[in-house]
Amino acid sequence: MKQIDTKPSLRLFFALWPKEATRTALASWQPRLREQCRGKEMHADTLHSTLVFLGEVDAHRLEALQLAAQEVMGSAFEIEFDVARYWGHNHIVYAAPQTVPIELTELVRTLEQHLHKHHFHFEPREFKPHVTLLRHTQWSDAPLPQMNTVRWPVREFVLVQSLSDEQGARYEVLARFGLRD
Ligand code: 2AM
Repeated sequence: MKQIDTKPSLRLFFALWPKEATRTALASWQPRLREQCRGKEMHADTLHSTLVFLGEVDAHRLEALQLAAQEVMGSAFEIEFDVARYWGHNHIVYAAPQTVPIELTELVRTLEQHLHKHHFHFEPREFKPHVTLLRHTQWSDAPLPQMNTVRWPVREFVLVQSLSDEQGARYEVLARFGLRD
């Protein structure tokens, strides 16, 4: 039986999940950055950009959560990940867009609104779009090498369950929500 049926709560977040070409392009940044900053590369299959991190949610509220996300009428867009940066507070190296598309800001704002409306609670955080590429790194404020821009066409967002096992964190996409062209 799948864990989703038996667990009283699930660790969940909403994210943008890349298709193969985008994932490969993002993963191609990793070796050069790792040479510079050390640390551990995120497995290519796990690369994503979190929109809203919910944390633990009662399993019986999963359907209501999906209905809340279905209400979001977002528009498709393209995002360009064009800079590698380091966060000292959690020792990660990540890909970021220098320009955040208005549709993405709007998508997160609307998603948060609908989640609140349906009584889902999460930490209020300033939205900083990023894709974590390396964990456990050590770096300074010095700029990281310039990377080839990754153009990511976004036509959907997803609900993801974070599962932990002996190998570490593992992610499972539970549901997909389309964006309008
Ligand atoms: P990160 O990549 O910057 O660590 C699953 O853990 C996803 O949710 C990751 O992309 C992680 O971001 C993000 N996230 C946001 N807030 C989190 C929190 N409080 N705890 C764990 N992950 C969080």
